[in-house]
Amino acid sequence: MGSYEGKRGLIFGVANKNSIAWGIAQALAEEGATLGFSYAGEALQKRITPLASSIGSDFIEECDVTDDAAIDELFVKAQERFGSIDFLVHSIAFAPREDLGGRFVNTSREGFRLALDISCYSLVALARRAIPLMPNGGSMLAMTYYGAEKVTPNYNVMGVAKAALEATIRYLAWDLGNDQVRVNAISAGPIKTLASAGVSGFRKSLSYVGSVAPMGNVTQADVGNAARFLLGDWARKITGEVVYVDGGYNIMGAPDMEAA
Ligand code: 0WD
Repeated sequence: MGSYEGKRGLIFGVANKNSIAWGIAQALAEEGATLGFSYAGEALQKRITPLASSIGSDFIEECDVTDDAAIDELFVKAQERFGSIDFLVHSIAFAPREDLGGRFVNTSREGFRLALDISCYSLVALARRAIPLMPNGGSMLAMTYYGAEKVTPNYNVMGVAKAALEATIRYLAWDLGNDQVRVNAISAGPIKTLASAGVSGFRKSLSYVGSVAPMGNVTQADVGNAARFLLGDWARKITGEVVYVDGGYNIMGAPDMEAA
């Protein structure tokens, strides 16, 4: 019997089978979790429905996280369906393509606002609605990237949004601790997905990181395995943390120039 038997949770951010959120969903489903999915934009429904049904889920609801009314509606539906939930996965990010390359100083006001709203504030908005559905405590998980801490050219405004997201993780962890709700993030190494394809030069940075990281590139399944731990009872007192699943890339200083 899987360790998530009888546990229920919501997953935000599956866009297709390459999404990191899908890797997490598969890992949790393997452990017996019951999952509900939320996606942004009608176009995605056709792609998500077969994925969700392949792991026995038929809770698939549209929700644009920039829209408070849509979030309210989603949580009403989740409460009707599940009563209470045990976990929530936030695997959502967006920035206009023109702000994911070139000079950072040219970031537009609207691009900055959108990136922070969708990639960071949305976690607060979702957490606030999830708390009443977690009367016995629970766990939340968001996705971040090393570009939050160190300059990663072209990641630009998304690096700033991820820095804000990592701070948000800590403030939420503090605020929700009394509710027995844990909040953590996984800082994943680069993985080819729809979102990462929007960052200029992504392909080259994926291969660079793969060559420098002690254990090379990571996969959706690697992130899923860490999520299995962090969202579950084994991680009972772990909160406010950013856990690297990056093949060890973040421990490296200058690369080995002899090998280069
Ligand atoms: O290398 C990577 N792929 C890494 C991704 C390394 C480290 C972290 N991450 C993060 C991303 O920044 C994001 O937070 O992981 C998370 C998931 O990203 P992903 O799996 O790489 O990308 P993708 O499959 O595109 O999922 C992100 C999804 C959106 O996809 P699209 O491609 O349609 O923009 O975020 C969702 C959407 O499904 N999303 C929204 N959801 C609700 N409301 C919204 C929105 N307004 N905008 C985007």
